[in-house]
Amino acid sequence: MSTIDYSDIKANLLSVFSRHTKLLIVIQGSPDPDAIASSFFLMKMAELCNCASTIIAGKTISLPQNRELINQLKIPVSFSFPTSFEEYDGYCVVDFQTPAVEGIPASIPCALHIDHHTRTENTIVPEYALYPVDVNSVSTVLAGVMLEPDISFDELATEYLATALAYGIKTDTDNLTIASATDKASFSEMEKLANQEILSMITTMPYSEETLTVISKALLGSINYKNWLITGLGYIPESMRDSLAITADYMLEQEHVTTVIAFALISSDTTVTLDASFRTKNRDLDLNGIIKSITPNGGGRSFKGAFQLDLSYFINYSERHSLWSVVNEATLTNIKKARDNISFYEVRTFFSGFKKQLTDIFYKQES
Ligand SMILES: [Mn+2]
Repeated sequence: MSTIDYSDIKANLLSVFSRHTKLLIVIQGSPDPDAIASSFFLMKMAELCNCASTIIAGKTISLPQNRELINQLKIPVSFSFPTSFEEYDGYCVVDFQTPAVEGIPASIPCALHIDHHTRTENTIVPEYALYPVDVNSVSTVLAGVMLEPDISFDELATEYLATALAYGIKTDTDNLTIASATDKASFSEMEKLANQEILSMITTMPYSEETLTVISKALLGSINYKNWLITGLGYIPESMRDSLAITADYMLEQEHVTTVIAFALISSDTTVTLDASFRTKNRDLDLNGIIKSITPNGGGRSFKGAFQLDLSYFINYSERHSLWSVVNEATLTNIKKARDNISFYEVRTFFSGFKKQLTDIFYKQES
């Protein structure tokens, strides 16, 4: 059914791992289930070749579900960037657009880069690069590798890897609603092998009270601009970073809405970034092109996209309110402009159902 040659991928992965003795596996961006599960799988597969590895995440985990995933499955993720790289003879990046990692010396080669997002340009040539099409998670591909006949983990590792990969596929495909046939095939195989108790516990964990507060703020303060639902959420603490993406997912559930954008200033003691999450129900909407027309610091694929601008320069500016009001206005202006230029990015079908949407009076209309 799948057009992916898992046997070939397996051979390439084994060849990479057998050439290295210790690898650094880097989770770039927010550690989401797909990145965590994929890194966990690579660590275990490297072990089969006597290659050790360390998984590091650049950002702390903000969702309780993801913290539980790591705890329950005993996935060793370190949150501190190494100060010395002497022990490593290569590094791997999975589930991220670029293999470039800031802070890793050029003498350490990129052994592996696997991703399912739109490529961004870079000069690094990984020893093995894999950019599968027709999948919506890296976990989908690695699940296929795991099922290869001569790959065998012990019983507990099999159960834990399958649980992680199943959850990785599930979250990246919005509960399989945007899953391809390949995603679905991998998921159903992993689900059979997974620890049902842990999988259902993680899957059914409720949103935190803080996240629900952000969601309700979004629903009350949204602007409907030509059927794009846009909301600026002010400051959100770094520890709650993932609330932004969850809020965007939630907003998209609203009737008569085709596309949503939620943005906020994500702040810690030392950093401020403008983060924006894009979601659409329109498969043909070129979110990547739209986001790139706003800023080069982001991108998208089918249904989802994001950008992130580092504004830490303003960290010592105490008038948080004025900073937000400038950022809010500028961002709304840029998003509206992108919406006005939509015909450039649209392939087809956007205006089907447009009439019905005109009757939408639930949200404040702006034109
Ligand atoms: Mn992913």
